[in-house]
Amino acid sequence: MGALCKKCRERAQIKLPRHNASFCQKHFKEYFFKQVEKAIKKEKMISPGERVLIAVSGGKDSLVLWDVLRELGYRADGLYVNLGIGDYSDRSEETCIRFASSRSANLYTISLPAFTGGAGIREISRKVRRKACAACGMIKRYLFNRFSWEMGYGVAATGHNLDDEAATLLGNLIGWKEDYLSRQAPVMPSNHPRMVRKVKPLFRVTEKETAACAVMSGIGYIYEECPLARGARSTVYKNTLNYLEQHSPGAKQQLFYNFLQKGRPGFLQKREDVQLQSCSRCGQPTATETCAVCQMLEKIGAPPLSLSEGGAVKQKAGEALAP
Ligand code: Q46
Ligand code: ZN
Ligand code: ZN
Repeated sequence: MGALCKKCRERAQIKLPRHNASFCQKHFKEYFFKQVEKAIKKEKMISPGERVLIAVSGGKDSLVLWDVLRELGYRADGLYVNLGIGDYSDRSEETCIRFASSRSANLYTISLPAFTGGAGIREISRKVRRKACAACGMIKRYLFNRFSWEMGYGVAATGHNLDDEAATLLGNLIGWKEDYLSRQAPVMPSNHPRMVRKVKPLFRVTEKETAACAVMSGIGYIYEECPLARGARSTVYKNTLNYLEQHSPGAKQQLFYNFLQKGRPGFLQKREDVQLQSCSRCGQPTATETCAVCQMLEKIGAPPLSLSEGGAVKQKAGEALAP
């Protein structure tokens, strides 16, 4: 006989060895929602009534996060950045638009090539001689923060799950990157007037659980990986942690939760706070005179970025967008 749901003793749909539990569909979703709510409440991520903007990519994590936050009653809108990575970007944008329409949710889309004279991540990274993911990460973080701030959102959320956080932690530990270790947390408070608080409400749930939640909630998401992600080291760390988890259920959460409780405070104490200033070109927070994204744009011959010009920002689906 198959496993039974821990709550109702009906046939279980999913086994969670790390919790020594199995659940039917209804009780798995109940568990999942509770974990997200617990993360938000315990870490004081979102205040009651606060508007939250979610960075959506078309993948399962960000769409599940958006769906769950809306179901939990949060005022959550989405932002999709088309990075100009060929058909992959177009397919993921369509996926986000379809999801937003199905839920009557507010989605903004930004087109990076519209700001750069047609250059996408591949071309930009070649011109600025940086790895694609390094340039891309910087640009995404920049646009997400700047757009959230300009549109008056107090908090911005990403779909990082427990697997993502544990893999990042493992990488940072192997390289003993003290500065990154001091900054890795489910909540990053604002430390500049133009910096929006960043939160990761899925940090208590795994990738497998998020995928199950997506299927059970009928969320159509894009399965294919970004073509520029090939060979990413984070995949090796994730596979390593999955091997550990198989042999020792709960290893991933132990590693990450123990770090947050017992390791991070030590790194925080040692950290020398860098006073952030405003970029001389765009006004966004930066440790140098001109921010890294303005420097990149300058190198590729693109003008300073203005979100209100050029029709690069569009709004799709949903109700009226009153701030
Ligand atoms: S989108 Fe950008 Fe990712 Fe593609 S180029 Fe790398 S960082 S892999 S999440
Ligand atoms: Zn049940
Ligand atoms: Zn700048």
